[in-house]
Amino acid sequence: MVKPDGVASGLTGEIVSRIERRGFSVVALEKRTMAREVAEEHYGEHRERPFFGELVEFITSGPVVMLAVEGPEGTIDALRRMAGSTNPLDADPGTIRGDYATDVGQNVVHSSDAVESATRELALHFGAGIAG
Ligand code: 3AN
Repeated sequence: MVKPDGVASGLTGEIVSRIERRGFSVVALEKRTMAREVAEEHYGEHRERPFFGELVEFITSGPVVMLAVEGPEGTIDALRRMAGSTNPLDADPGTIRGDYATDVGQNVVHSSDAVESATRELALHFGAGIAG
């Protein structure tokens, strides 16, 4: 997902381009503003964290671009490495966050961290039919 800061900064094309040039397929893509209930479910594992309110506030603050990406086994980890560390100040140059962000709360992209979360998030954002 390209987060609201990434969309507002005009980085959608750059991010989609990095994913495609790497050789992965974008199988679905949609720009939309996330409903609060959807955002709370998306970030459900962080519900008890002190930054949960801020996180939901930010992710619903403007349009995001939701992507479903397909590739061989290992693609989830590869996309996480392309995104870079959660805290952009720790992210390597050449990663999306290492190139375009400085703030841990507004770090341009979200990328599912495991098959289970990808399956859950794909179903949440695109419907049950897409994961597989
Ligand atoms: P990632 O997005 O790299 O998987 P998570 O799942 O640990 O990172 O955190 C989810 C989101 O919560 C992050 N993308 C980030 O925007 C936000 N976040 C994480 N830690 C903090 C923090 N200490 N303060 C504010 N926001 C945070």
